[in-house]
Amino acid sequence: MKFKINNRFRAVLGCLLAVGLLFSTPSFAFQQDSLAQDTAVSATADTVDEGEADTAATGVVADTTAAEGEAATATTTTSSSSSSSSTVVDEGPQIDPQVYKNMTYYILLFLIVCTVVAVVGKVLAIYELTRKMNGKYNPFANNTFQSVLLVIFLVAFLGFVYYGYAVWGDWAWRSAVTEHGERIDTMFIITTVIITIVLVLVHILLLTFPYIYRMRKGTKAYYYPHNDTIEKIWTIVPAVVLTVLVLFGFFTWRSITNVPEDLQKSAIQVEVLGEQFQWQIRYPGADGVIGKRNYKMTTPMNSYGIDFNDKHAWDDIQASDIVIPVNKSVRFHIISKDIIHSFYIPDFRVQINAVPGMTNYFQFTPTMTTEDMREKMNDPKYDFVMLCNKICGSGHYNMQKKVVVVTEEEYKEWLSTQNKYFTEDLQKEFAAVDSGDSKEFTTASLN
Ligand SMILES: [Cu+2]
Repeated sequence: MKFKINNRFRAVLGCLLAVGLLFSTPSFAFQQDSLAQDTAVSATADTVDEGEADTAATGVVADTTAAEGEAATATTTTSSSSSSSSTVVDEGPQIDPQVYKNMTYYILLFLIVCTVVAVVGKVLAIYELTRKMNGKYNPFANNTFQSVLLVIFLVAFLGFVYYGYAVWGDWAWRSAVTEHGERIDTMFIITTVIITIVLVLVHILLLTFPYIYRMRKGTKAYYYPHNDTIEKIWTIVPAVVLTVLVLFGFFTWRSITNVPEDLQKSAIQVEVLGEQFQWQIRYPGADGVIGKRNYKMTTPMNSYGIDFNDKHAWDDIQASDIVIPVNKSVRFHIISKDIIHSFYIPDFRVQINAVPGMTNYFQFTPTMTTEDMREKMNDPKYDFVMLCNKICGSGHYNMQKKVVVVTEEEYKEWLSTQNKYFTEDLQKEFAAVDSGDSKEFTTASLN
């Protein structure tokens, strides 16, 4: 008899293989598991024995010597030896529960889910077929069912939107602690109100129309190709709203960033340099002017690349944190050493990019000290933080600096304790370069 491998046979074979794999995978894993446990137990058995012997011996010693007042040392040895033996037992190889769930497991799980869906589909098809045969089939029943589902979804969706605003809104919202921050918050609230109205209206229309206009017995679709009025409304209204929002944003941004020149000069200056993956902070020192920087001057010692030919740089101060006085205008000079980073202090509503080759400025006035904020938040460890807000590489997540807002007296005191950037070693390096050929310096620094 000629044996022919037909399709049905192949399907059965495939199923058997899949079922076999399904059962064998966890048992393999179980074998590995018990094997590993066996070796772990035998490996630790010796050390446990020793530990127990020690414990027993010192335990006896402890008992006998306790009465003689030597208990302290004896008990400490007991406890240390027993704890060491217990840690040995704990350190036995831990079996990762994921060992049961390798790739085959997930593939088989997927196949099972597919099979279940297919079976349910077939059962439903048979059910429909029997109804048709009995003359009970209503072709519009599914339309009503689907549209009712959409209405139920709408109610749940609106409930979640309400919940989101009422319960989570508070978590996302914290008042700004800078003067200009209030203007940004006003803009944010107006935008949120407008988009919430649009969100609710659009969803009500989108999800109730399938129910109101569902196909029913005796209804006929109405052909309605064009309506000028409706098209004008849905073009002009969003255009006007968006124009108003964009202009509002534009003027707000201008009012924040266009600072009169005299106010620019009277502010406290701070330079922030972004690089992969850290921030460097420089204060101008007693002269109030930040010294020039030139990337060609970068050396291992002068990693900031400060140009000491500019005497303003001599008294510059390098700080580890950003410390600024409350209710004083501070002007940040934001620069980058390598690629684009972003200077972002969420509590202050401050964000501007740090772009290599140019300086961006952001001037603002903090209105609350860190201490006051901690009291307000009821969190004694709360800190303002400046983050990099441009995904700039693998260490991006760690590019942050603490921002401390203090009173003016505290600020002056803090500033007086900070170290100058132009250290004695740097002075020596600068003097050596100055006396030599300046060209040599440039090439050496570039290599
Ligand atoms: Cu960055």
